[in-house]
Amino acid sequence: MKRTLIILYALMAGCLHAGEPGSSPSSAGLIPTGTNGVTGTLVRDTDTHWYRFLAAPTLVYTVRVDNVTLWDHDLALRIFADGENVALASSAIHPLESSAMVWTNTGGLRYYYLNVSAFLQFTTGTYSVAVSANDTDTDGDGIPDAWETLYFGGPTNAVVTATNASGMSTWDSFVTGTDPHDPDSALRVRVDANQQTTELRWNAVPHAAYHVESTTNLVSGDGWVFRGRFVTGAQADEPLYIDLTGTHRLQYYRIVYEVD
Ligand SMILES: [Ca+2]
Repeated sequence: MKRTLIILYALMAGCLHAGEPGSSPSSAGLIPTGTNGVTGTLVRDTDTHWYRFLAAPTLVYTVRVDNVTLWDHDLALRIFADGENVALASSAIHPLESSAMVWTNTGGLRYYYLNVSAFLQFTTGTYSVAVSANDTDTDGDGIPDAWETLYFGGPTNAVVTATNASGMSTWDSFVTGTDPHDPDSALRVRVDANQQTTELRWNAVPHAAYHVESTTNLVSGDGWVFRGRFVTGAQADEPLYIDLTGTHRLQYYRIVYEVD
């Protein structure tokens, strides 16, 4: 007899809960897109600098290094998500003064981490690094024109609270990197519960992190217990969560999409 009740929420997590596993160094400095970026100095060739930037789904980002005064000329510029190298700009910058990488976010809205480090021994000196994207937001609803135009035909057409064919709101589709018009793209869970185990699988996008949470009291709206964090790679593997403890009691689950 199936006695486990399952529900799904597609939520945006504003931040990681304290004590949970983070995706990258907490000391990473923020680089807002469209600015002049930040300047750093590699004092020793073993220095490794971390930055982060918020990337929206489907947008193309350019990460540029300028004003390099490094002695020696080899600098590594990499984008990471959960420890996985998503993109590599250059292991040897030529010409020395400037280098850029162009990268498309195929996942959802989340922070990606940028690593600047020396590639060869003796690389020291200063650099500046900036992140830019076509992220103009004409109507100021938090969704860039490019995404609105891609899915709704114009830069001001999307209604963030509207429920679309996917069954999700426009905003949730944007955040989770899914297609608002495609039910098969939406963040949705499949459940196989029996006497022994409860198995949850859900649709995922590349380079995303999801939390599984559960509670036995849906009425109170609190008491959600963190059960696990699951990350996907470049191919958007299908996460699987198996609960061995939920049998024979009423249990609610939710999947939380992690932004930061
Ligand atoms: Ca907008």
